[in-house]
Amino acid sequence: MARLTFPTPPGWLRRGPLREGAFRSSLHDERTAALIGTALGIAFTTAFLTGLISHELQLRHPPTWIPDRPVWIYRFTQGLHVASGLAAIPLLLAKLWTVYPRLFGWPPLSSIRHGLERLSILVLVAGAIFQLVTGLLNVIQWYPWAFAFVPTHYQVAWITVGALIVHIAVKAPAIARGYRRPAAQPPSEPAAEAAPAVAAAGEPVAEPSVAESTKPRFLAPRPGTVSRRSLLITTSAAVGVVTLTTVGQSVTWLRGIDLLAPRDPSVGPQGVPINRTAAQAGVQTTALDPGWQLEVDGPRPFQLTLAQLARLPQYEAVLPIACVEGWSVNGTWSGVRLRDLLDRAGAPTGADIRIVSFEKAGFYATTTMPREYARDPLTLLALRLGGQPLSVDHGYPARIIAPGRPGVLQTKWVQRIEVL
Ligand SMILES: Nc1nc2c(c(=O)[nH]1)N[C@H]1C(S)=C(S)[C@@H](COP(=O)(O)O)O[C@H]1N2
Ligand SMILES: [Mo]
Repeated sequence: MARLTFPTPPGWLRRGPLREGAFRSSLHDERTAALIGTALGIAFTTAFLTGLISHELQLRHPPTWIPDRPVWIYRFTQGLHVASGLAAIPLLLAKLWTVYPRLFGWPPLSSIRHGLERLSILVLVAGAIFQLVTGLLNVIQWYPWAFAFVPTHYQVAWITVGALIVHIAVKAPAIARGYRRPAAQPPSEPAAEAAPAVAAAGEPVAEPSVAESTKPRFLAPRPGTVSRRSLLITTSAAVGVVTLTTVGQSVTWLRGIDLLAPRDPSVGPQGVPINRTAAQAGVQTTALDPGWQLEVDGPRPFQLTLAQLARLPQYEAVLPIACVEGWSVNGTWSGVRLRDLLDRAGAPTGADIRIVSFEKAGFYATTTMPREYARDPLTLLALRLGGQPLSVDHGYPARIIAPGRPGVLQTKWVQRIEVL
């Protein structure tokens, strides 16, 4: 392949971090970069795949390739999505710290190919930081931006993963070298063994020779510097702490230590957190209006009061609310099966349906529900949670609860069911 090379810049520019051998610690070598990079690659791949699932479930009608069983499938995938994203934060910081000396690589630009390689790293780093920052802020429900989170987070995910694939392909030889090289100093250098004895005798330890410093990747770390092992242990500990103090928001038996989780899955009326309260949604008075009637549109449209709904056959289902933000919790819901209401309205079995809330505006005021979920025997128009009438914040007088669906689609304060 023809290579277009650029002239080497003048030598007097080689100062400070640009000088030869400026970074010699093993914390910046290929092995450290490969090990932390692998963990980071696994975290990003997990977040990407689970993110695709979430996107498919929320935005595609019908979601084609995602089963609706087990009922906790989204609880699992979205819990994993948020957990892998949070774990990626300390990993990304460690990785950037390991490789930042490459910013000062010499020469800064040697060929078109080299330029493209550096550009792909720029895209990768920018994309990775963007994804982790927007994801984190979304999880803590702080939206200091003007763009729509969901489509932007989705598109940047593809760009970032594209750059990641290019990066892995380009770095494959370096990654392979990083894995091959023994963690310790090669035994062919006896000086490495002699050094501690000299130090113990109070003599200053010799700095590595200039000849060695031209091969910075093989240098022993200077005495007293942090070892690779310490860096890896610290990074793993940070990942462990971040994970253990947050996964309790979906792994219920760990909720006792979810100190950093934005939600405690047990705090909320009827033991279930609230995404948006009735007051925040502006429905408090409407929800408590005794004249409320459910409207069902279809070939044989009808309306039912709450008392009439309560006299229909009641079913119970243990189903999770699994929020896109990562928290999730099981509830014991009871109420009327959606399929029974649809049959009563004479809806064809192949029809998709739309759920309309009496909440006036907002993203979640209506949902389209594919027929598979509408006809699922576990999909309820729930009137009760844990044996009690729904609290107004959980969607009183009636809300949708269906298996395997993202929390955003579990419409509260239902007004109308439309057959499409
Ligand atoms: N009408 C309406 N339904 C809604 C919402 C909403 O804001 N308005 N929030 C959704 C979101 S994002 C989630 S996670 C669940 C949370 O249900 P909960 O508040 O009963 O726990 O309700 C969903 N249903
Ligand atoms: Mo949610």
